[in-house]
Amino acid sequence: MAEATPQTIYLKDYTPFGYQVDEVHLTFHLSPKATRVVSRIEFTPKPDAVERSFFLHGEQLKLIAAKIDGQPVSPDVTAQGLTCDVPSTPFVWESEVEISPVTNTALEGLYMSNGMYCTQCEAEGFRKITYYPDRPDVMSTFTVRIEGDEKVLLSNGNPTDSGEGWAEWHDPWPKPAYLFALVAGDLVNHPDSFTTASGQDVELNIWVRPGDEGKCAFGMEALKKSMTWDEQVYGLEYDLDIFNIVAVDDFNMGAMENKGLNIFNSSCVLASPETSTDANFERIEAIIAHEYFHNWTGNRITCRDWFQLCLKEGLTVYRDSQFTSDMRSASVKRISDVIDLRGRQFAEDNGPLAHQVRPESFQEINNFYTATIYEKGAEVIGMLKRLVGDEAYAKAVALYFERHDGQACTIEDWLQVFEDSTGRDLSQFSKWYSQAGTPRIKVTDDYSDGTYTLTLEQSTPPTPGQPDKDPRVIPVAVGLLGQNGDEVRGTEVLELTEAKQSFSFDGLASKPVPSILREFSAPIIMERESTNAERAFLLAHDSDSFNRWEAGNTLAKEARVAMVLDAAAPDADYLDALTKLVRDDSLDPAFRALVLSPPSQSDLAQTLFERGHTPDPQAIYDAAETFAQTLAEALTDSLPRLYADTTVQGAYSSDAESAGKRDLNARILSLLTRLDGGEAAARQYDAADNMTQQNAALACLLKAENGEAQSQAFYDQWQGDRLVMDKWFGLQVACSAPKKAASAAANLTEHALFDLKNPNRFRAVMGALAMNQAGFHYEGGAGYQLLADNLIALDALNPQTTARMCSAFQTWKRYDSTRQELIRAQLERISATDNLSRDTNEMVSRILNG
Ligand code: 0A1
Ligand code: ZN
Repeated sequence: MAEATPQTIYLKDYTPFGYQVDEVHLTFHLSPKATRVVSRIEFTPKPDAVERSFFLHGEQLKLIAAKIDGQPVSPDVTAQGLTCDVPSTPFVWESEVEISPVTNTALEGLYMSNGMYCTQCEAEGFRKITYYPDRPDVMSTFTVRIEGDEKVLLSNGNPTDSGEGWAEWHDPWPKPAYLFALVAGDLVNHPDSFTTASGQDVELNIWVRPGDEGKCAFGMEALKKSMTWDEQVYGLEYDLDIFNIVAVDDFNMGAMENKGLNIFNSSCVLASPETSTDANFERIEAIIAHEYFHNWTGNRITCRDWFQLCLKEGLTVYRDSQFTSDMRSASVKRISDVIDLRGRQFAEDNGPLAHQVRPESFQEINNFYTATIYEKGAEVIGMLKRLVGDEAYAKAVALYFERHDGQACTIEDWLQVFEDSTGRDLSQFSKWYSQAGTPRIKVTDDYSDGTYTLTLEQSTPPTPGQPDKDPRVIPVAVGLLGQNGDEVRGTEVLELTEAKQSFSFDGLASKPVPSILREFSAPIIMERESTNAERAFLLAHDSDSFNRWEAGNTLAKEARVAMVLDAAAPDADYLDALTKLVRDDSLDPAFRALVLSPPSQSDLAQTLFERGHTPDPQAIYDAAETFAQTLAEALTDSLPRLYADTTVQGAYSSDAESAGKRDLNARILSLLTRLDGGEAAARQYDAADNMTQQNAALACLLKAENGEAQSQAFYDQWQGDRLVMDKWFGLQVACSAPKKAASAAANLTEHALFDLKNPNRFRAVMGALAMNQAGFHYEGGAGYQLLADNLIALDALNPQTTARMCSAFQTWKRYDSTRQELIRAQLERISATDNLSRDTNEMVSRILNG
């Protein structure tokens, strides 16, 4: 059992801290088991304070000494922090605490990874370093002195002085404690420099473990591109003399935007053609941009409290997606983002973990770094921009930076700048922040006397704690096509504000074919009766590339639904359209690859569930297999030529065009493997000089159960590279047939290189199991049990990663009663574990009771 009654924190209870923090001085005497942290903090009581009690957060700290204005004091200390009597005039608080970085397996606060010291303070990790008002609305300048034997000693801001065994840093920008960072280790750097638009020189470094120097160049280019882009598109410049990035092997998330000292999971920064796939390169570029963009959206303007997390995350994800669209293909980026949104956020929004983009209560804030806050939060920004227009968006954002620089803000502040600069009333729009759940829009249409009418009806299903919802403002981008495929009306944004509303288009010579929700203009589920003929027409003619793909995606889904429900054969018209598309060299290879990629098994399960069926993961898997086999056979004559034509020759380049071609090539190889048993894949494996092709070939071979030799060769070649070995661990499970997936994962947890303490390795195996839907849900429940065993074991070491992984169970109510009972038993077993963390306890009880 977890702690007796976990405390719930409410947005409505927000009260400002009663003291202003004027200056923070920290001195670290580093030692693995007994680091001493000495703090000297200047406080001024706020004259208008509502809350007078002086409470400093502090967890797992050994208090050695405390003083106020130089005089020893004896505060009241609990497991959460301390309170102390303090003067009513400005005073200096000093404390000395002892902490043990080497035993910190939660990877929160100050910890050690491969012998290097590093920190993770968001959201509430600083309180594990020293006593402090650890809340984002308390902002101060920090001066830090680090004493240690390590060659490299880093903190936020600019370096001010250093000598043998010590270094000092000063960060002139007031910041909340969650942006504090410290790194100490025998690291090497990949240096570069950047001159800002206004002529400031900035020293850039990527710091890595010796041996990884060769994997930094791509990340450095991505950083410089991000800096330039933010100047050009948002007019935002960097504001310190130095920008450091450090790669760390043990990290709970992707990366962290600490001021001037970003800390990255090494998987999100290290890249080389031999060890990284195209997908890795693209993700690294996006994450470097994301963390860099936080310097303004997050750091210069931060969040008043953690309920406002989407203020920085939604906006920063939106900005990084704009960046990727500009650097690569905008339409491919949009389609990929929607696939991801539907796969992760829709699953969350339509299950027991559904929550608002701005939640109003939580037990553990770390459980709210979710697809809803990040990705739906970004969609909300995109809708706002679409509603007000590009120019008004730019003006409002400029006002946001002008008005709120240096402040800790709320969603109300954000919406206010849009209201003030556009004159628009955004009270109804704000429901996107306060109402959880994915809206459904039912669409019907009518044509008579040259007038075409679209009727849109919106509703949002109940979510935990919110049975009823009001209508929202929903921008629905629509275009109309004539019978010959020409566009008769260009894209127009309909503003749906009522529960039911009609929109008319006059002067049409004949009934048009509507292209609705172009560019996926709102994160909703559209319900509309359509025919395969109409979908095929849009797939062939729509000028909106998102909707073109969407038409193909719907065809793909409907074909599989019919196969699952009616044991139908794969739809012949769709197969025909697909074979034509694959062969159409005039189309962008990346787009062809997307059209060829099947809808996810989870998406199909959700679709079936919504239509009142109980999804059978095995039947969904079998339909996907049959479909792919039929497609491969239909393409028998073309596959070898297509494979040859799409094979990228010459030296590897990670650019979007080559990557799109390799993606298409990999999908063709997987079809070809169904016909040749793996001959082409084995040849590709032997010839590959880059990880994208090596990985794709190995995946095909493992799936065909004909890759033992290559798997061993891969292991022998890469066993010394942790990131590549994560791929090896993941592939064994991802490519397993459903009935073997759980045992494959179980065997891997016994492998000498499996390491519960390394989140990347844990996720490689357990994440792959959860993603292998038919394997995870295979009859008998071995997958559920294995995951629960591992979650229980991990919770004692690392609550954050355990709690995140619990979401693998979030869709349990979709399934049949046997599976539900098997899952319930595992969730209850986890919940009954002694000393279960607050993180995991909250997730399991929300999943069980939501
Ligand atoms: N703010 C970071 C993500 C992050 C969040 C929480 C962490 O620990 C609990 C670590 C990183 C980002 O958005 O990139
Ligand atoms: Zn972020």
